[in-house]
Amino acid sequence: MQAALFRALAHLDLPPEHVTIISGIGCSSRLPAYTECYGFHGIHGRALPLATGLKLARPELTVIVASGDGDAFSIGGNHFLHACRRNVDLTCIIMDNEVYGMTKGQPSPTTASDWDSKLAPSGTHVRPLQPLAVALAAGAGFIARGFSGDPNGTARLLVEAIRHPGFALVHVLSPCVTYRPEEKLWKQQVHSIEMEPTAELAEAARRLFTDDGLSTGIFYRATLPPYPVTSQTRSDDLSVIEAEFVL
Ligand SMILES: Cc1ncc(C[n+]2csc(CCOP(=O)(O)OP(=O)(O)O)c2C)c(N)n1
Repeated sequence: MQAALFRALAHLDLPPEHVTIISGIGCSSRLPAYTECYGFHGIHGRALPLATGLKLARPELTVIVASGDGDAFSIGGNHFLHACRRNVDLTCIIMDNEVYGMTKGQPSPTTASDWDSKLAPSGTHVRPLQPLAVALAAGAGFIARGFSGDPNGTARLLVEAIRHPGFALVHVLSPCVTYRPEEKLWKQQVHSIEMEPTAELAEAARRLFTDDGLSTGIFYRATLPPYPVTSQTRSDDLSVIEAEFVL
């Protein structure tokens, strides 16, 4: 995933100081620390509100969110829904390993219901979330899936996502070789959707609900009204900001 991001930023000729990567908590959320970009390793599930605030305050920055399936869809699920519909110009990368990796292997919202683990013997018996279909229903205008074992393919998706004027979701299948060693098989199982992105909501819904969860590509791309950024004059002088709060 890191290689894909570097290739995308290099392709777009974006210098590190023009890019900020905001994350929550998890193995996946360590990403900002491995780059030369500005970064903010936030709190669990709150990467999207942090990134939204930054993008509105500093619209000239390219703001990228790095998150995991637990971070984005469990504790951060509410923020995920509203980031999709708010359509602030962010690129949201969700590295999905279908497990909570950092806290040693609990099931996440995308874990298959019958995944047997010490923490959920015989499985959770709960249907996994379909994050791309949820994103479509919540109003996201760019919905793609990549695979961490295909850095060039994922870099191409990221280039398109960063260029997209609005909220862009890139769901990246990212095997956890420690707690889900069977996910090494994804390397053989992933396949391209081999279709041009559609801007038709109904066609995107059909694609996402008939998808096997292992296909990569851009499922949906539509130009939707972006969240308006007001060009307020901003003060970097702390005393001016403090004065506004004097009772
Ligand atoms: C408020 C809060 N609740 C719980 C935790 C514990 N916690 C840390 S990371 C994590 C799950 C991370 O899972 P995921 O986002 O899938 O990332 P991964 O480690 O698999 O990349 C949890 C539950 C926390 N740090 N903060």
